[in-house]
Amino acid sequence: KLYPKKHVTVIKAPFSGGQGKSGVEDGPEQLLKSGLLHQIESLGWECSVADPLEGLDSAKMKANVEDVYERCKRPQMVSECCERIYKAVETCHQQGSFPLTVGGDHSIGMSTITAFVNAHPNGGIIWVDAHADINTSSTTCSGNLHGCPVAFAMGLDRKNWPPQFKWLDALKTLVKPEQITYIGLRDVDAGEKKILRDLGIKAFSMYHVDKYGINEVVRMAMEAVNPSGENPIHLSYDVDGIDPLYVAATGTPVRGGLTLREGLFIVEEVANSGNLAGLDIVEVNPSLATTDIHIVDTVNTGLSIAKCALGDTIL
Ligand code: 4U7
Ligand code: MN
Ligand code: MN
Ligand code: MN
Repeated sequence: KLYPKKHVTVIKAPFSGGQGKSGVEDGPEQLLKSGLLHQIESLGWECSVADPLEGLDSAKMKANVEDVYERCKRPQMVSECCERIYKAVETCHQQGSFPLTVGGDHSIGMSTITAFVNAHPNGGIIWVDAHADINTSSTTCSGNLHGCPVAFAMGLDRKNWPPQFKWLDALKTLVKPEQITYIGLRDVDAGEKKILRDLGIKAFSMYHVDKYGINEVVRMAMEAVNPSGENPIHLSYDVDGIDPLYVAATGTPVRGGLTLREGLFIVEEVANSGNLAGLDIVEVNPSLATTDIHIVDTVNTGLSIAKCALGDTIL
């Protein structure tokens, strides 16, 4: 059993420096306000909260126009915040507490998945997202680092990294191509497609979900990153993997996504395997809603993801 203590640490990551819009930094507070902790406890887990970004002046860091390196926007801010989040996740793995990191934008995925592979060198990662988030410092068109965390976590294009990423450069273990797979892709940049192809990274797009069904896709994804069936799995969940019909309040919505049930089934099935070792819930941005219903829908989807991860299979 991975977490016999049944202890969860909710790691707040109210971080928005990996992209330009504001509001995504309110994601963690919204989820907490809507009952995240109570819900976790009612599933029989003990719960504590970590706030690794406490004390930072995020607004000031985000406004610093000098924080640029070549195409990359705010490398200093992203690096400094992600280092803190790395340490918080590392502590969880050391103490046997389930790390539930709530964002915030998806840049923080570079921290959660590197902390995971440093704790579990044979672990597998499933990245649920409309996007592949594998742009390098050289391929990114937007310069937004929330589109790059997987490339950083894999050490791709390291010679062109912003010099600020020293903590990442110093890690013993980075993510290997066979350790990661995707579900839900439907908006992948040309440069990213080439990287996925060149490295042979297995990916399940919406096309595969339609063709094989979500049950078979989840089975194939788990088999891809955990062929023995015995290794831990980290789930990095960008809520934009789910269709904007259910998740409108997110920064980069793309039509034609997972249904709410498909999205939750992924989490239920990985949890049922007994191998789920950590979860990120990212890109909830309450201020991008045009109606209150959008906020409620999006936040409730985030809460449901957490619930499914911690073993609520209803019956
Ligand atoms: B998210 C994008 F160009 N690929 O790099 C980019 F389409 O964490 C989007 O998945 C990135 O929400 C989306 O900016 C990042 C773009
Ligand atoms: Mn995305
Ligand atoms: Mn993402
Ligand atoms: Mn997004």
